[in-house]
Parts: sequence; structure tokens; C-alpha cells
Amino acid sequence: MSHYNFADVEAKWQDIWAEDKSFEVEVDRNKPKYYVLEMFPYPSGRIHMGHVRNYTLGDVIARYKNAKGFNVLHPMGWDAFGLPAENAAIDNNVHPAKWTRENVKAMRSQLSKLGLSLDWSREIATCEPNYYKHEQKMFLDFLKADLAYRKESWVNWDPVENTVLANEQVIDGKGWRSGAPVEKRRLSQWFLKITDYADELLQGIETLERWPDKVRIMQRNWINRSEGARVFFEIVGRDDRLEVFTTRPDTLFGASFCAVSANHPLAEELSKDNADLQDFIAECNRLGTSEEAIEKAEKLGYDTGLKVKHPFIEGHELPVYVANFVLMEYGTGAVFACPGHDQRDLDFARKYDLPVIPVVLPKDADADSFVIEDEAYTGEGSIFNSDFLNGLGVDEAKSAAIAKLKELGAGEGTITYRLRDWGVSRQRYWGCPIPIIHCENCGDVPVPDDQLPVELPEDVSFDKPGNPLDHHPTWKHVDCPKCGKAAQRETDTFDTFFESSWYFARFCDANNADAAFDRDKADYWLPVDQYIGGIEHAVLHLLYSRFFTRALKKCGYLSAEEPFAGLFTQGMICHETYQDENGKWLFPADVVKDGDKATHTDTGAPVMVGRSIKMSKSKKNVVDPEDIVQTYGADTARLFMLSDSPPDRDLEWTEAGVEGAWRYVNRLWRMITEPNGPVAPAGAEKPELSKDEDAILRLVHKTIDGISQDLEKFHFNRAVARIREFTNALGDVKGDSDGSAWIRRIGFETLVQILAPMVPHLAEELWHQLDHETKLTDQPWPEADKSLIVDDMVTIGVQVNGKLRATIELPRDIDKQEAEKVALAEENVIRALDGKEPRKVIVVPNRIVNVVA
Ligand code: ANZ
Ligand code: ZN
Repeated sequence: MSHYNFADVEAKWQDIWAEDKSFEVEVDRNKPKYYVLEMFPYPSGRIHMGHVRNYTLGDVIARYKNAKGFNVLHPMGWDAFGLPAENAAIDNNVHPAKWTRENVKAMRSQLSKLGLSLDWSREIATCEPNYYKHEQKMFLDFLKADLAYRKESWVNWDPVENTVLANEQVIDGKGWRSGAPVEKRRLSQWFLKITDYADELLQGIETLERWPDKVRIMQRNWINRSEGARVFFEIVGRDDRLEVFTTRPDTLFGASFCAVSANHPLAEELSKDNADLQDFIAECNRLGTSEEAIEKAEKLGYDTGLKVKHPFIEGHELPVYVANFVLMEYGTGAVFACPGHDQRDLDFARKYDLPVIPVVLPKDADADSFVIEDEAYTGEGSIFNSDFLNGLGVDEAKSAAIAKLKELGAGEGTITYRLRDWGVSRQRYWGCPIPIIHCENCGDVPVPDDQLPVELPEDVSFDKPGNPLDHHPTWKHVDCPKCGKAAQRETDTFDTFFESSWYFARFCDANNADAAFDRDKADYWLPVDQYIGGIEHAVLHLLYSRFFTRALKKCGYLSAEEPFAGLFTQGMICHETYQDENGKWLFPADVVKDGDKATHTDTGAPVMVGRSIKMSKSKKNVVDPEDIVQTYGADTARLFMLSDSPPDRDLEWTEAGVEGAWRYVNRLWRMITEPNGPVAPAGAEKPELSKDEDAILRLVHKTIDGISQDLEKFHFNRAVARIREFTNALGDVKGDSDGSAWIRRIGFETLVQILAPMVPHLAEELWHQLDHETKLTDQPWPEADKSLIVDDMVTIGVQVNGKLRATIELPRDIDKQEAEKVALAEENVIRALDGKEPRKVIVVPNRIVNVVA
């Protein structure tokens, strides 16, 4: 029995595809376009299984759409700026550029062994000046368009990485990568005005029908539009008022105190001659600025001694606290608190012994006995204890309260977003320099176009903490482009999310030296038809890219509004975990399994088997794609990836699973290269077929139809199952009649064609073995003959008021509405109804349609 020689075959076809430039594309207005993109990798040095899954999914789509006649753009590049390169520089004394470029080289070679249908002529690396040059120009255009600005602000400071973090990068009050508790600092930072687009970004979500619901929900929550009110509280003894933002003006009668942020102007003013308050403010500032950090921390406050007047209750005064749970960047940086109906306020009130007055009565509760214990009541109900609002529902009471505030000049209705402007300054070396020069005379001066790019200096040292650009002896010292006086470059670089916010557009015209991309080309290719990546990017990267697309549109770069028309988020790859007797993690490669028993490969010592979790280096439950490709070939790895579970679910990697895929690959190889009977020549005339052969022919067309639908819907595992069934049926074709020879030819060719998106090398080679001179890659997708798939028709009766009036032929399992439509269109049924409207139509699938009139 011959084994399939994957190594030779895969290398052979990879070379041929590259030589023929099979996947290089240009704008072609005579063809429909299709843009497939997987989230581009960070060049860490080696690809992992997550990459393999991601790119295999994209490749199936790209190859399928290509066969379907689309002009398919499927590019690849490197998200090449970022911290690991700097850490490598610090740890191993290698320059970040060198480290990154070497990693790119290694990973490109690994990727090329997977047989992906990529247009490598468009490869980009975001750390190269020919990429970031355009990004600097873009930033200056944003500045002109009033979409970027600089301001002093409180930032999240990561004391380990020595840099600012976006709120999104603070998780549980800790830096997302360092894990160090985040501090607050005041710095001058560049911001992009993403908040200008808050409403558009929110409304745009509605048009993203081919996005997973969970991602749409996450984006909606992130932007978080809230309708509410500003309420003005007069400050007792001052000619001033405190403005608060609330989403619950209906609860105003339950107000028991007001609170301002530690960074509120009022707090700052009062702290000037109050050391205790200064200490308290400093303590608050040690907490990050993220909402999560604040949510988790104990609620603390400082009584300022100031009082404000309640807008509705004559003579009623409320104390004003500085509180650690109030954010300066949200609303007005001040709140009124209603402990009965807000948990934070309740926690605070219990701690400082402030009144708790319930004003919303749950549906079945009794007004006299209803009390708030440890839990605030945040549900619906009717308002009580609230004068003119009594008896109203929550929504009605909101409107009534706002109307009254307006009448009194004590407030107004407003809309607020949780989304905040995107701070893009980072105090790091390995990023795109911000093209600004600070001049004492002229302020912030943009670097003139003809001086772009502002390139990173190569000669930097990482032996001091902080930003190497700042330490560099000469780099930052330049003359002001405006007045010529000595000035200083901005030494911050962009957040690396800047690069990934427009790379999909660069791919449309990746080698353009003069501009980011040609507008016509971007307009032809964009939006990306199918984007594929991990759920971890559901908020940041996707939201920033959506904002960038709009900002680029505003600046005349392109016409698209949304960058990604379709999004698919793949599941993770999991593997069992192994530990030795001392609890040390072991690589799967160091473990031999025999049923439930596991032992160490070298020592034979017993090994504990733990449950299957996401592959991660820290638990060592990783399998190196390169080993798998070496042992079984890329096609087997791809096939296993696709066959074992739906692509949006987690996939459990097992040796047995891979071996199953490997056996199937070999079976395909033998079935076609050593057929069990004659195979008719390509293009042979169809002979008379036996009943069995005719059934196979029908199966051919049903399979084509089914696979096409599976692929359109990302049901790749179903597609593989269907192909396996089809393979079994073809294996059963026996004899040497003309009919059997012909059906083998048709069957094998179809099998190879529908396998091509998944196992492209094997399919290409088998196509060749089936005596074709042209490449399978250039072959159109097979067409299903509809007349041959309707064997699954059923004949069902149509009754009108209990009497059989007609029989109709319908595809099996057709949906009820379709069946109803066909039944009601039957002439005999129309006649039997005699102009009456049917009152009820009952469809029993595949059996009968009952019309009651
Ligand atoms: C009074 C009140 C009563 C509130 C009540 C809630 C329940 P969302 O829905 O997330 O937008 N708030 C306003 N500004 C704040 C700030 N800068 N920092 C911290 N909290 C702030 O949240 C809006 C609610 O969060 C507002 O409505 C306000 O508390 C609080 F029974 O006002 B509410
Ligand atoms: Zn100047």
C-alpha cells in the first residue's frame, strides 16, 4: 500500500502557485470582487495553532470564492510595532528592528508551508517607514480636520512598562500585559476624537448584519449611549452651582447626597488649603481611571462640608462629598446619589451613615412596609415618596422630572456616551513617531509633508528606564519648521492600534510609495467582505477601525463607511494539560498515552492528565504547527482543523484526531490513484447508467449543492462530513461497465474540486493525476444540476375544509411558509375557496396542507 508523499506534493504545488503568481490580483471591474482578510499576526517569532486555524478558515473562503468567479483579494502582513520587541531588546540586547525582521522572516516561511492562497506581493510590515510614513500624514490630516488634539489629562500609568494605557488596556485595575497595578498621572497627550462619531458608530452597528450578535452587543455596550439629564444644584453660601449628570432624574426625591470626582475643579479648589483632602485625592489617584478599577474598589468619600440645595424640595440641603467612584471623564464629573436605587450609592450611604429613601416601588410591594436592606432596587415600578411624580412609571417620571427642571431653570435633558476620546500617545520607542515639533514660539507644529516620514533612529539604547527617544542625544533636537528656532520633536509614539486601524485599506494598494493608497482602488476593494479573527478584538481593534474608516472618509481618502462587512470570530484551540509528580507542566510531546494512563516519554514516570484548556505556553499544552506539518503535511493539519468542530467553537486538538485526518488523506489518494475499476477519460460522453450509477450521479449534484451552502455559511465541519459520505459512496462503485467508468470520472473530479479549498495540495495533485493539464486552482467551482437534486421531492395532499382538492410536489423539508404558498396557488384550491380568505392554514411537513376557510 503506497503512502501519499505529502512532502514532495506540497512543495511542488507551492512552487508552482508562486511561480504562476496564482493568487496575485489587480482591480478588475468585469468581475465581482471579494476581499477576505484574517487579522494580521504580531511577529512573535513562530506561528501557533491559533494562526493555523485562523488562516485556514480564511483560505477556504478565499479559494472557494475564487472558484466561484470572484476577483479575490487575500493579503497578509505583520502588525510589527509593539512591546515584545522592546522587551527582547532589553533582555537579549538585540535591536527591535532586527528582532522583528527576523521573526517576520521565520513566520513567513512557516506560513508559506501551509499552502495559503495569499497575494504575497502585497505584504506589509507596519514597522517599516514605507508604511508608517502614510500614517503620519494621516494623523496630520486628522489634525487639520479637527479630529485630533492635544490636552493635559489624567492617564492610566503602567509603572512597569513605563507607559500610558488606554482605559481598554486596564483590566481589573492592572496593566493588560504587565499585570502591575495601574496609577494615575497627569500628562499631555494626543487624542483622536472618536467621540465625534459616537452616534454614527452606534447606528452603524445596525447595518453590520454579518457580524456575530455578541460582538455587536459588546460594541453597543462600549459606546453606551445614555439619555439622561443635567441637574444644577445651587451651592449654599456661594454664587455657584454644581452640575451633575444622571440617567435617573425620576429618583431625584430619593437624593441623599452629591459627590464629585477627586479631579473635579471643586475638589481641586477646596484642597488648596486642606491637607487631608489633598491626601484623599492622592489616594483616589492611585486607583486607575478605568471603570472596572473603580467598580471593584471600596467606596470612599471625603465630606467637603459644602451643602447644595435640592431643586424640588424647598429648604432641603444635601452634603457634598469627594468620592473615589466618580469619574472626571464621564458626564460632568459629579453625581447626585440615590442610595435606594443605585448599589454604589447604597454602599457609600451605609458606610457614611447617610439617609436611604426609596422612591421606586416594585409592582407587588407595599408602600408602607417596603424598605431597602443591602441591595438597591434597580428595577421597574411606580414612583412614590416623590410629590408631583407619585404614581408615575419610571419612564414617565423621567420626562416629568426633566420638564420640571427646565421650567425651574434647574436642569435639562441630555445624551451622554461612555465612549471617550482615544488617547494615542505612548512613551515607547518601538512605535510610529508622532510627527509634531514643539516650538516655544509656535506651539505644536506639524512636520511638513516633504519631511515625512519622521523615522525612528536606529542607534538607541535600552539600558535606562523610560523612552529611548527621549534619551537619544540628537534625535529630538530640530529647528522649528515655522520660525527656524531650536525646537524639540515629540518623543511619544502612537499606540500600536493606530497601525491596525487602517492596514486593511493599505492592502488595497500596498506598494503605493506616494500615498497611503489610491482612492479608486480602495473603493473597489473595500469593505472587506469577510474578516476573520479572535473575539479578543471585539471592542478595541474593531471599533478603532470603524472610526478610522469614517475619519479617512472625512479626509477624502476613501468612500467606505464600514471597514468590515462580514465578521467571523473563530473559537480557540484547546489541549489536555499534563503535569509530573512535582506539579511541573509537561509538553504533550513528552507524554505517552495508553488509554487513560499517561507516562513520561523518557523516564516512564506517571503523568497527571488535566482537562483540556486553551493552548498556552505557560501550561505547555501546545502543539507546534511546524511539527505537525513536518509529520503529516499541511493538508492533514488543515483538514483536522476544519473537520472536528464548528469554526466558531473551541477545538480540541488530539493526536487521534490528526491521525484520523491523515488516514483519510491517504484513502483519498489511493482511491483515485489506484481505482478499483476503469476511469473514463476526461470529458467522455455520458453513457447509459444503471440505476445505482444514476443514484451516484444524483449524489454528485446533491453534494455539490450541499457543500456550496455549507461553505457559504461557515459550516465547514458539516462540509467535511458530507464529503466523507460522498467518498464512501464513490468507494462503493464496483464493476467495469462504461457507466461505472464514467461515474468514477465524474465522481472523482467532483470530489477533488470540492476538496480543493480545504486540502489544496492534495486536490491539485489528484486533479493532475486525473489527466488535467490546467491547474485546479484556475478551475471554476462545479455547478449543481438542479434537476438532479430534486429526487428528494415529496407528493403531498392539499385539503380545503377537510376535502382533498389537490396534490402538489414539493422538495422534502421545505419550510412551512413555502408549502403554504404553493398550496394556495393551486388552481383547484383557489376554486374550492371560491373567493373566501383562508382563516387558517395548517402545514404538516412532508404530509399534508390543511386549509380552513
Ligand atoms: C442618580 C442616580 C440614581 C443614578 C439612581 C443611577 C441610579 P450610565 O447608565 O452608565 O450612563 N454617574 C454619572 N456621572 C458619573 C461619573 N462621572 N462617575 C460615576 N458615576 C456617574 O450611568 C449613569 C449614572 O451613573 C448616573 O445616574 C449617575 O448616577 C452615575 F437610582 O444619577 B445616576
Ligand atoms: Zn517656531
